Amino acid sequence: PLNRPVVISTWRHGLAANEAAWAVLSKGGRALDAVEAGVRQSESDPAVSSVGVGGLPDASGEVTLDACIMDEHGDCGSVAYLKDIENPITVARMVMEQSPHVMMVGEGAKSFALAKGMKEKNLLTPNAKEEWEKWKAKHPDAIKHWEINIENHDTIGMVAIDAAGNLSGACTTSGLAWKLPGRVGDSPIIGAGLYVDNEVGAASATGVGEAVIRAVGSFLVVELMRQGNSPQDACRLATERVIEKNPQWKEIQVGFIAVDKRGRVGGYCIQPGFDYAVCDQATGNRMIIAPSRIP
Ligand code: SD4
Repeated sequence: PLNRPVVISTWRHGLAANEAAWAVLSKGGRALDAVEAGVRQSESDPAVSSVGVGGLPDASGEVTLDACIMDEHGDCGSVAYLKDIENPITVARMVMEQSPHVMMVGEGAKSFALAKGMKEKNLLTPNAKEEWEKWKAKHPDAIKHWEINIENHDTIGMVAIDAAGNLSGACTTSGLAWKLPGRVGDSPIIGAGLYVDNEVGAASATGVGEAVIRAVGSFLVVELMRQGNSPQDACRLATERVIEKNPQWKEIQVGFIAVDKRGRVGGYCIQPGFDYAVCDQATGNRMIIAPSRIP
């Protein structure tokens, strides 16, 4: 049986994001419009501490954003190291639809966004600035001696299938808190943070981006579904691969979510504590705790 439409997104803030996506999907709208509207909700919410406004800054106190989007045609757009723009996912969609490119970074991406009518905005909230000052006081030498932390994993990755059976996905983040200036994670990298294949399914990742990139995680989840695995098994097997490729896996979190062409969903992670939001007609909008490799 087909379960359509469905939207699934990472972490608790996914509930509100799913609401925004569902407003599009329940009216017969396109999955692409749903995922953009959905993750914009988290980007613009200052209470969500690692996406858009309110995102925690890098080691130098700057908020830099990574995002990507992919649709049912396999078209995609991405921005990385973007500053001062509230909704990077919309810039990613503009790169996809209004430029000949797939990926734009830094100053160039910002100029492109401004030229397309996006507004400049300071994304460092007083709260995030205070957190950074506290962290900085404890780590005065951080730029020289930097370690991956797992204090904050709140990227939003969202994948959806619409009533017509088309898939799309979006992923957006301010990245790991206190990252080295210039660092880009998995979230804006097609295949790592997000992948959509309209024949098969879609997947997104959260957690330590470095570990996800090494395994090309989201592409792997989709390929595992192509081989016949359920979304749940595909997420688990991809997590196993991440574990194989990352000797320090016990110290990090990585989680995947996926939806397949039939509207089945799944999620899996390394450490306990990862949950995701699912919304469909039959059950409404709810949180699911992902099973984890470490019990
Ligand atoms: C990154 N994957 O920049 C992102 C961070 C994240 O939940 O997912 N946090 O590596």
